[in-house]
Amino acid sequence: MEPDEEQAGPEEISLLDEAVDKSVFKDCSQIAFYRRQKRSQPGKTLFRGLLDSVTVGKDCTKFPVINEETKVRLQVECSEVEENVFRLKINEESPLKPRFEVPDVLPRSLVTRGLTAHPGNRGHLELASGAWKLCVAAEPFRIDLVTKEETVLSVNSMDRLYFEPLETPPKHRGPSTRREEDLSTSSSQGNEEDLGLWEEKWGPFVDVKANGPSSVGLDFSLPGFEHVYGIPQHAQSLQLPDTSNGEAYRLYNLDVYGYKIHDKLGIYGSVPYLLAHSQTRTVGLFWLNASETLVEINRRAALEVSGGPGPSPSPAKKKAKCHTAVRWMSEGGIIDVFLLMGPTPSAVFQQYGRLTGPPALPPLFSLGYHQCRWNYEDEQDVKAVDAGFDGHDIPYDALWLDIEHTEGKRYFTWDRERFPDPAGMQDLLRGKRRKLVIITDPHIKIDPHYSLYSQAKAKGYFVKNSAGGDFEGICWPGPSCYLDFINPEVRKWYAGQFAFSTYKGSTDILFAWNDMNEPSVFRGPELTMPKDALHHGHREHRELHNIYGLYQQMATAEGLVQRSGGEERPFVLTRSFFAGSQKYGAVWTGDNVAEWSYLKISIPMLLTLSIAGIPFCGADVGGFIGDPDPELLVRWYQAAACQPFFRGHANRETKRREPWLLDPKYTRLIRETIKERYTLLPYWYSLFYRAWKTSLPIMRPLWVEFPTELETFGMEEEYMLGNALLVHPVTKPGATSVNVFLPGPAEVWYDFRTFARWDGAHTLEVPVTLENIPVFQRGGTVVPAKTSVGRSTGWMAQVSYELRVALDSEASATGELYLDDGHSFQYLQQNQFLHRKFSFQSGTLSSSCEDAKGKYHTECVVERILILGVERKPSSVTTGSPGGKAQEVDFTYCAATSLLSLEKLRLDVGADWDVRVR
Ligand code: NBV
Repeated sequence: MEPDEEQAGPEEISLLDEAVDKSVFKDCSQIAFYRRQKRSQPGKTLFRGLLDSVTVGKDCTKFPVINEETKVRLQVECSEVEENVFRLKINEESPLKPRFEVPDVLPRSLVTRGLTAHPGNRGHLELASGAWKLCVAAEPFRIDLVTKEETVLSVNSMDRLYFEPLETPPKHRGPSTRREEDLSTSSSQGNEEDLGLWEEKWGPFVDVKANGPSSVGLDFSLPGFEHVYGIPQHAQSLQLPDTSNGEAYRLYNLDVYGYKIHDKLGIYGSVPYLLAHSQTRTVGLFWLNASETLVEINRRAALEVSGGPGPSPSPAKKKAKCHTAVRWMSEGGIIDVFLLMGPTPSAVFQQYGRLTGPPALPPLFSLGYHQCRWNYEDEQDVKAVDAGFDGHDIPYDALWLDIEHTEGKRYFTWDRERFPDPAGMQDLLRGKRRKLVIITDPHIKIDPHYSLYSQAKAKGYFVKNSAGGDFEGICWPGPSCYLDFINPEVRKWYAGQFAFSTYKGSTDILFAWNDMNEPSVFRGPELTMPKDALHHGHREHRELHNIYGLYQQMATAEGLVQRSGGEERPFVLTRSFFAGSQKYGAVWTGDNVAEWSYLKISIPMLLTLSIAGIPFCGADVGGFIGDPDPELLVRWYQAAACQPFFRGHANRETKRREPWLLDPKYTRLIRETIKERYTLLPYWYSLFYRAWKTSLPIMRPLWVEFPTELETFGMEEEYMLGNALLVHPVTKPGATSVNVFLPGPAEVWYDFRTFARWDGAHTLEVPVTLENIPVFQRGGTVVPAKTSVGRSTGWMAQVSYELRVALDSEASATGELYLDDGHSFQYLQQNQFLHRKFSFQSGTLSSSCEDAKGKYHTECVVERILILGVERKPSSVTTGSPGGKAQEVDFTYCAATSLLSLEKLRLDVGADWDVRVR
């Protein structure tokens, strides 16, 4: 194909039309493996466990199961990963060729252990580990996870284990009659239905399946659980609605411009991980499969029979309880599922974090505000926008360049007419300790004169079509090939492209943004790559579609680390993601719309990402598509300032909306909200440190902090930022008040701005103006902040600290502060960090070392301490080192708000000290 030399205007417009065509996505009934699996009849015993043939091995305990009708034999492997975490792998006993098992998500060091096996009651097999028993029933095959006589989870309880063995193509490829008969037995829909066994048609596309139908499916039941969450990415509420009367949730990474709200269509990324929560327990189901996946959730009132299939010999007891059934179906691969048995929310987060890796500790700058637009046109534009922030006294950290900065959408190049001196432009930003982020998409323009293309072509680094040639698709540059990031060699090569000597015009303040990496392919089926395209290792795209984007981000992050000789932390934003993407950077929610409903849905969407292991997430502030009115834009800034990834972004057809282009009254509000974000950076950074250490999300649904409070389980309009701040964004126009629920009967809450105090659980009608959104600090916490704000996070390194101590009903509080240089790996390699603990008890606030390994030195001091909830005016306040001489300090006390303020302190951030309030 001829390279598209110059991008003509009309051509670009037609490409844009293709990028936004929404009529191209399937619903479930249009997916052949869904139709096939739905035809299998529930209530009919399909698989029988051959429990006499159990083998207890070091890594796993295994036994075969057989489907008497089809004669399909599977091997079931059960193992323990750690206390309260089990792995269940089900595969064909002797597949035609190895079925795809997802690499690079689990830690290489993952060790599993076999479970001891004993005969149980009623012919069951009992596999034991710690407090758990896995009771395996032979016919129908079923596994109950039982602890303390309680069945917490059942596997295959609906007897719908489904497994299509790989086959060699029939001589003249086409639908196999034999299989069709097998699969269509007793179907009410008759045989004419297209089962898509060897071929599946979708519009003009024909997907040819190399080994025929290969889908897998399994059901789980969760007695006693009514609330389930997770499986991003959908534009959905936090608590996942039931699928009984409609579509299944689809996990298939797709480029859905202006996605519909409250929809089950899969959008840019997928994490096949679902959490269930009840007042007594939290569990997680991690379905490690990267092919197209569908999830059905059926919630129903059920009669719970204890003493049933479990080991208990006691007479069966019945009680009415809600019950949730979850069914997973994937187009290929194997069944590899991790059962995370908690029991608490934080235990489940840690268990998942150990399986898929902790979120990276990002460079500090990336927690500041990012300014993006499609596009900042040229160097003058960049300079003017940068100056605009300074001129209007608004801090920001990174300016972003979209696809137009390149020469004809050839990534790693510059349009030299618009950007004649990229290094000089970066020097300007560097001078203000700011950064530049550039876009790099996975498609590569077909142009023999473009060295990235010619090298990749020569090395055979592109994804292949089913005929074995390079797959060619259309994207922004016109005809393009797609790098095969699945291949480790391609990733290595791609990472090398970020070397300063290779990427001309790049400097150490340049970071990266991966877009279109679902991958997006205009004129492709559902705007993506055909499933029969071929990857490294002769893998069909269908087997690994959902992990493609993760691999690009992995390679990009690796490139940024490598160019610094392994010293500097990377920052990469990705649109597409999979389980484990948290190790490589941040994720955003793609092409949202400048409407109130999209502001509102961004909250559950980000909470869902957060609890599914990806805490560094955000949504385009203002909405990507369309022009927000000033009120919406201000509200969006206020919400996003309280969300982990904070970036303003806009489509190129939209009106410019840099904050100072609004009426000054709105500019002031945006300035203030961005400044508030910068003030709280020490808290944000400490939360990211906690996330890295413990995999606890940063944005937390209320139930995470208040796991026994039923009222919180469905709440998605407000959330916790860490354990200390409750945020309730305003998502309605013209709001004069919002109802804020303050959970916890024994909690004390303080309005973050007025310091007004509330005891016990309350629903408050909080009056609001456009000035700000309700934020409350929970009693018992200490929030570290900065006393003033500078141009950028780097600019603020030496600014002194403020501690906001909010006392609980016992007049005590604890909190922490993490700091390091904010950009290198020295915190890891040389213990160059500081981790402090603050605790207030019996009238004394003490600062102590939380981790003695840390040896980072800072000249910074704690200058101001605000103590909320001090019930009477103290007679004296002194400071000193523990055991040392106390020194009186000035204080002010406000009886109306019970606020004690200490100003002009000079308490060394890195040292132990006390503040005594008497
Ligand atoms: O690169 C242009 C845009 C980008 O600004 C946006 O953030 C991405 O989500 N990109 C999509 C492609 C264009 C979509 C119409």
